Amino acid sequence: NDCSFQNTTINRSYTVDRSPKILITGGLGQLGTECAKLLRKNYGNENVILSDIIKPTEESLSNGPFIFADILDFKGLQKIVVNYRIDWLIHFSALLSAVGEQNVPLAVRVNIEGMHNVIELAKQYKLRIFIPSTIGAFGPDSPRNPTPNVTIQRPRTIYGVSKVHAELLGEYYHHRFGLDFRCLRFPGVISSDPPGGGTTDYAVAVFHEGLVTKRYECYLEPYTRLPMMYIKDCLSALFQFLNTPDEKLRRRVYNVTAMSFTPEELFSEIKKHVPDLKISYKPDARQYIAESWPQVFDDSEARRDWGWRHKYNLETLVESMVRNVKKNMS
Ligand code: AKB
Repeated sequence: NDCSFQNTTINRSYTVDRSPKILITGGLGQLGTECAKLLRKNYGNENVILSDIIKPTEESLSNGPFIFADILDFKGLQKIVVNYRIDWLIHFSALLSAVGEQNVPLAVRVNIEGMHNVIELAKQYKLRIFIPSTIGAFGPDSPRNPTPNVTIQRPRTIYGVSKVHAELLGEYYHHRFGLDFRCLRFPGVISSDPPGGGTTDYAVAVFHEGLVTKRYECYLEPYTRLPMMYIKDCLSALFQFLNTPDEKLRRRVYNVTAMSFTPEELFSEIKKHVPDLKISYKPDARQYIAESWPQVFDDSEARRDWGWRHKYNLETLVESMVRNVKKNMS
């Protein structure tokens, strides 16, 4: 009865008694810059390294190091981990659901091959690694209202397939090698920084386009209900989860959410602030994706195990977004 393969090498990540040094990949996407701000406030500007393969704006350079890092270049990643003495890796690089369908080979490279690199890197250097997953990791066979933490996952997008793969590989590396893998399944995230290529993007675009032109054409049907959260809640979930002691975690992958709404419900809340906003609907292929995803996400396990609580509901989210977008416009 040879069970020697089972969890023989527990390579727990180093517990550091100084601030951890953190590398963020895909740092110029929707979450990276704000995530870096939050982590820098807590761990010091120099300890959080934002990276990407695209050119940074002045703002992304403003309060800490920014470097070039290509997740498809394993040696390059090794060099960064060694030179900067990285302890934690936050892996944001990914092609999202809608754009992934337009270039499946690229999505396979970035979302799957890139993830293989970072997970192997984390194992080799005993890093704590966070990889976000998504409501997109579920599909038409999953229960949609509510969608529990553990259920059928048969996504129909390459994005979803790559995220299920990341979840399973991360769990496997945890059990097999003791890798400190952590993963949250996020819903649609609403932020002032625009996302790119997602199915839930309408809920961000309406603020930017709607407040400028007073018009917005929505690519989802008015009744399409999806789980959502404000970026501040998303990042505080990430921060809290990253800092949760290992013994409290009963699993490595948790659902988190804050609310669920339809385009119609969101627009009528925005109209309280922008009464002359004109909405029209022209559903496209993203409608099929949205219809295969959860409507209501059950995050009770995150709430029970590590005390996850959201702060923003639809009303406070809209109020804060309208204020921020108007401020950026002036
Ligand atoms: C997308 O719409 O693809 C993302 C997600 C929900 O993961 N925002």
